[in-house]
Amino acid sequence: MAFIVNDVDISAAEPKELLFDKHVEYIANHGNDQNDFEYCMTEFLRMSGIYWGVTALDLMQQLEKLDRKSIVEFIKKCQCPTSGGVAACEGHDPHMLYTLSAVQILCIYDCLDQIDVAGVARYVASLQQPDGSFFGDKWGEVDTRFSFCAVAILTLINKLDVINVPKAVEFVMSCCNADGGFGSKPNAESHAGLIYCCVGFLSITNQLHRLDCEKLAWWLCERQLPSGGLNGRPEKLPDVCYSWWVLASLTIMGRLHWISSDKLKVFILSCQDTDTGGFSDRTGNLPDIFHTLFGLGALSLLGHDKLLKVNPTFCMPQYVLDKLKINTQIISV
Ligand code: GRG
Repeated sequence: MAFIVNDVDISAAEPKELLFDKHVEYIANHGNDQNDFEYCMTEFLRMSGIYWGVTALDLMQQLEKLDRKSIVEFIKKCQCPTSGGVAACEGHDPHMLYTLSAVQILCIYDCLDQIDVAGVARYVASLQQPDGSFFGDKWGEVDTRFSFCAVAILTLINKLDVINVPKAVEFVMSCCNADGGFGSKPNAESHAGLIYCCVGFLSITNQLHRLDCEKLAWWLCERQLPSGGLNGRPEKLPDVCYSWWVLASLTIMGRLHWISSDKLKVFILSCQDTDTGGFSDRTGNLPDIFHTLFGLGALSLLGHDKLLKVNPTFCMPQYVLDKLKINTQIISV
């Protein structure tokens, strides 16, 4: 009996090496043309776009290619003076996702004091609900992504005590499924992106013992397809970003060696754009800044010698967390 596997054929794909200089150029020039269609269409996530670029360049030790001053000025303009939250862009509503990106950028640039940090803490605390979950913003969507963002932000600004951590842990654990994975809310389908959020959340809150690591790591390993790429849930196509969400979760659980690193590396490298630089979601597609960070981040987790070591929980260079004296829990087996 033959099974049809949703996958891509990368047998003819080039390149086999990291196109380091092309990626630096791709990221450094990203957003230079503000009339560019893609630039205009991604305004709603601008702050995260900057975090993806800043982190990728820092992992390549090329941070000076971006203009620190204008980035910090932009972040200051995006903080809402009333709620304390940060928006994706001037004139937009603040949101937990962009508040995390802004705080991550400022930590990388070592200038958290440039914004109202107490306001950020107040904003995050205001979004916690009685069941321990978090709204993403004032409009009330609940998702485990926002639980991760909340504890990540508060840990980076050293204010984790402004929320009810045990309640937050209780909510995240209520999103654990029978397959060992996690979804966006209780009883929602397991998904590798949300597993990363929940495993990262538990590593920040020092609760990794709550996981069934054997079962969860097995589910994550099943994400690897014959091409070497990883998908985010059963029957789906591989995507470079899952190289990050899956690998980071396995790294936190001390089980990175459970998948074939060599095959994954070949898949990730096949997603580079040889003309423009940058990584796409899968072989042959157009590159973007999101997949570029997560391709490089995954290669760093795999120990690529041209990249700085990345922290698997925060997706930031490890040296930044060392400087802030932030230790995240990791299981060693
Ligand atoms: C600091 C790295 C970092 C992250 C912040 C927002 C967040 C925390 C994590 C997002 C995790 C997540 C949900 C990732 C999945 C993103 C994605 C590509 C979803 C696509 O969903 P579908 O249904 O894709 O379109 P599939 O692959 O399932 O078909």
